[in-house]
Amino acid sequence: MQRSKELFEKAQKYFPGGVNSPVRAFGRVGGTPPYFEKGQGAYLFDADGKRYIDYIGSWGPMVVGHAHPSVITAVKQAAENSLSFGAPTEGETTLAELIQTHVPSMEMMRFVSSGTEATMSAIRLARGFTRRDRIVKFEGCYHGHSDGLLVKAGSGALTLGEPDSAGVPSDIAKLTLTLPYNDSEAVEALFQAEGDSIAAIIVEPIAGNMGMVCPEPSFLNTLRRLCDQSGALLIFDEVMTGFRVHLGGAQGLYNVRPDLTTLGKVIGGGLPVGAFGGRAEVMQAIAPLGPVYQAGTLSGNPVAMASGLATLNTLTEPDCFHRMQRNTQRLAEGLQSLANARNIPMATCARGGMFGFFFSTEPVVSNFSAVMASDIDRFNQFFHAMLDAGVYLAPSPFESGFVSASHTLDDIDETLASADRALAQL
Ligand code: KE4
Repeated sequence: MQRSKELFEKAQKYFPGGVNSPVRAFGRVGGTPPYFEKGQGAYLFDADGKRYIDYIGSWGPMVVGHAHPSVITAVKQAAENSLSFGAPTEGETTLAELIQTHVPSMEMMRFVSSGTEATMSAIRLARGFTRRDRIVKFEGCYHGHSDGLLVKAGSGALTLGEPDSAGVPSDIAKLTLTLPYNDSEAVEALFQAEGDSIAAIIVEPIAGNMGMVCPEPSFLNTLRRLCDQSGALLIFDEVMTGFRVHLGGAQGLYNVRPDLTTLGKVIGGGLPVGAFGGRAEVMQAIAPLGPVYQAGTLSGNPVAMASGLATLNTLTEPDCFHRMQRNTQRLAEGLQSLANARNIPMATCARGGMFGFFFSTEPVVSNFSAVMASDIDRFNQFFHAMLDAGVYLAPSPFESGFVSASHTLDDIDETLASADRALAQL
């Protein structure tokens, strides 16, 4: 770790916290983040040459594994024809076609360069289409860092939102109402009282930014019904869950059709891509067709399109997704049984290639307050024991884990052996 320490020390001079995205600084878990020089399949190699089995996958994008030959070949070929034109290219349409095959609710779409851009644009579109200003989000869900989405519940769930970050004007925050995740009654009550003033509900249909929290059976259907009744739009933020929990995203898993969907991460395969899309009638409000402005210099970038296309073409090969799903299930069930055998309270869950675990006495963790009641110290100890053993988990209990299509059964079994030794130290 010596070289990483030196590099992290130097980075402090240039970047706040030494990083270009806060979670990378290991603030939640302490210690020095490894600096990686190479990734290959399921593995990462740090600046000191240490190998890790990777369960972050760049926070989701590396779903087919690092430096997958098909992806690298496609990116090299595209790059040789120039990196960007700022003009239409066929690759955008080809990727859109593939996305729409698996996410049919995206009747039309627009590519952007990040998940934040996707959700920010979807919110503006919903407001422009409905001519309403207020939006609803849920505690513990993260939708990127645009002002209106960095808002937490005010005191008492129905009061106006309060900024969750410095720099967000209260006049903007107050337009965002935050309710408890999985609390259908609270949403029902709000819509009974004020549904006709709501432009949209935005939700992570499986929450992945407070750790992994799955929707209760009726939750998503309740959101769908209330939006239908009130004229609000239902936005599924599938930046993390898209092509991750199911080839059709969480909407494919739970069979609930949103009005708008946002994507990111996997559809770029590691290069900057986001997308928002949905009902054609709504999307036609977007410039240049309609009055809602949205634009981007590198939107639909040809090299990023090539990376996304090669990634999704690999992921949709026969048995690829199923194999990843089976390995993820084995990991989550294995963790659960190891913790049970040692009488360590743990709640695990897995869907597709995504998993989560909490050191919690609750058999199922279903909202933010239950997450906050879990044993954070135990998580930190477990995280570091696994990192020392060469297993790279998310450096925060409020993140999710990701298995790639390159992980093998041996990798899972090696991980579980390390987990058993780590649990023994708790
Ligand atoms: P980006 O702007 O980071 O591409 O996407 C924002 C975003 C939107 N919606 C959901 C559901 C997301 O999970 C994200 C970003 N996820 C985090 C991981 N929790 C990215 C990692 C980071 O912030 O460094």
